[in-house]
Amino acid sequence: MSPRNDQQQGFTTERPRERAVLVGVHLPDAWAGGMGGEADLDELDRLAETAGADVVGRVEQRRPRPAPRTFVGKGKLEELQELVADTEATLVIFDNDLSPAQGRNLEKALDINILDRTELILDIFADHASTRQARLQVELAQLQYLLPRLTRLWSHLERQAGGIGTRGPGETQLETDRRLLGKRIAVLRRQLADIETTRKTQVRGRDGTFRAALVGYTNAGKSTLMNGITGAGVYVKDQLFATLDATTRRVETDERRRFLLTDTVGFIRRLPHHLVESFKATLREVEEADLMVHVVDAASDDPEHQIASVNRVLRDIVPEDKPTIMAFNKLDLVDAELFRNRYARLYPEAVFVAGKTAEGATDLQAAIMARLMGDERILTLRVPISNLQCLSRFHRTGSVLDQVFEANVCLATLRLTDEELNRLLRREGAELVEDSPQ
Ligand SMILES: Nc1nc2c(ncn2[C@@H]2O[C@H](COP(=O)(O)OP(=O)(O)OP(=O)(O)O)[C@@H](O)[C@H]2O)c(=O)[nH]1
Ligand SMILES: [Mg+2]
Repeated sequence: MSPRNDQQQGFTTERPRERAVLVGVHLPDAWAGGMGGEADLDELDRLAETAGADVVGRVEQRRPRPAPRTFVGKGKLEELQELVADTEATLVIFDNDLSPAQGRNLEKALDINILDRTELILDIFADHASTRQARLQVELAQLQYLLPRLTRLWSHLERQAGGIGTRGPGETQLETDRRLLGKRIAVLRRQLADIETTRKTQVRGRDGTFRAALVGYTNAGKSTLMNGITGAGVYVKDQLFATLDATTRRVETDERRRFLLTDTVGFIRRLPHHLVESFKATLREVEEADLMVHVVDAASDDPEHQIASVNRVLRDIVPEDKPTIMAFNKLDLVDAELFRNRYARLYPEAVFVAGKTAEGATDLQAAIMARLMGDERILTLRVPISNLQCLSRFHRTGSVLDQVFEANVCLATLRLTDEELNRLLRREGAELVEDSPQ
């Protein structure tokens, strides 16, 4: 766990820092289920640091497939033993995911705590979760991760006990543990469903307002841009997974035009799928948005790789054709001219910003507004005279182009967005006149 000064809760959690040795096994892609077989120890280093560990050594190996018992081969295991002793490490972290048996065998061989990448990410999530919803979601992910492991753990002991007549206690204990876990998972799901019901009610109150959601790799600068645009005061830090909750704020740009902006959890290469599953509720804000703003850290080692990782997670959450603005951030850290030339060719509609400067936030806000107004049209509506005040906002901003009164209705020709049209039709009893100018 990391010593995190949690502004929202106003306390500091301090744990002694661990000394970690990192291990990465490079496998051909097929072994990682097409999820990118290359280990990336720089990123693991940042994850470890975020979780509160000092990295004291690294071991890498290239293999056609994992060694069944210990993941790394015999020679590497010996090298690892020496390194652990020399560096007085307290923890070994694998960039790869280990089976429960491999974890156990390694723990025995090295006599030290072993974590794999999923466990490390789950630990960071558990530490950073500051709202009730985030905490419930993280616990759900942890239990789901544990459940199949528990089973294998016990069946391993059963095998050791062996034979007819020795199965009783093990079986009973396994069943009990399983049942307890199953029960807790059911409780968590129910509590999350209740939170979702409340959220739905709030969303309904949002009145069909245009919704944009910031998405992107962790640490890309989503929260910084959110704060720059909305002044929301969301937690910003140079660490991975600083944000785990969704925050939504209304942005009023002028009297007539407004939109909602949501900041939420960042993604990472090979994000454990239990986490994506459990965070479905938080990610629903992204799912329901009219527009995604995909924030990319221009200063990262490999922006293209980060974009691909984010798109891979998004594939499970949103339809492929969801409108998206690519926003390359941290332009102050790169040769802006060079970067812009290269990426504007690949992403013609991208915006290039530096969220740290006020200018960056303004540029992004303008890009969102351009999309919002892109669907602005001129239409004639039939509005009941009894409800004319619904047009007052359009009068103030000069968007009423014409107005004709007939008996008890007003035929108003307006400049309006789809969002405004929907609101007038659904809420204000207006009707569209068929031969409206387009
Ligand atoms: N130099 C520079 N740093 C930036 C810029 N935008 C954000 N940062 C820094 O990048 C780090 C991460 O920023 P956040 O806004 O927390 O990033 P995030 O995408 O919300 O990250 P998570 O919530 O952890 O997924 C912080 O240290 C920011 O100060 C920028 O335009 N320029
Ligand atoms: Mg954030």
